Amino acid sequence: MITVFGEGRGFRVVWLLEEMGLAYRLRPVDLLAGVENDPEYLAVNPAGYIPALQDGDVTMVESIAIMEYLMARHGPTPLAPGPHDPAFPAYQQFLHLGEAGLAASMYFVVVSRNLAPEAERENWGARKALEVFESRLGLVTRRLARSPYLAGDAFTAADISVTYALEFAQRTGCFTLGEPEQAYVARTTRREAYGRAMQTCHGTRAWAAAAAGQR
Ligand SMILES: N[C@@H](CCC(=O)N[C@@H](CS)C(=O)NCC(=O)O)C(=O)O
Repeated sequence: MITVFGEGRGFRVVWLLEEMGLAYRLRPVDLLAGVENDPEYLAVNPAGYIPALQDGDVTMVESIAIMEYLMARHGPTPLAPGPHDPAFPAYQQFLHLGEAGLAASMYFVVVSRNLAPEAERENWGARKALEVFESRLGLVTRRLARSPYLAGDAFTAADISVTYALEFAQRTGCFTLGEPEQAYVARTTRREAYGRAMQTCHGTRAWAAAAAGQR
């Protein structure tokens, strides 16, 4: 049985599992309660961040790596175009840009603005991280002017990666998406698998509802 530990970016993994029709269970990890109080999870990921995956005797962290693992080990799946598919280069680029360029940058904006001591909220690092987010988002916007999905005409795991990052930026109130990105998110999130993932991820569902109420 596949176990996903934690929501947050674990939502990407749950969404992918729903798209692939694989059986899994979600084991919540409450970072706000303090991961140091969850020794069972620390035994899975001693670094204490989420998500993590267990699949038989495999244990992994890093949401994008976990998605690549699941598609390779439990595929093939059209969510991951093969290396000779014309969609492959864009797929590979945006799969990683969703985390390395977008979500990781926005994470430091969000924690600075919400968790840092008052005097440290407006810091250079957070402003730079926002600039990085915006420049990478520009590549997404340019791509969406040419195709409905990031790898072309078909939905792929790159769209799961980037959609998560865009929803993260929007829900935290740290960024307002433009019209093309909003239309894109509306397109990717109307998939049935996304709806099922939202039913499973109670924390994400509650967060999305609270964020929608504040807009
Ligand atoms: N690159 C990692 C980022 C993981 C990450 O930063 N997760 C956040 C929650 S979504 C977290 O656990 N933060 C607490 C920490 O880093 O200590 C991934 O894609 O899985």
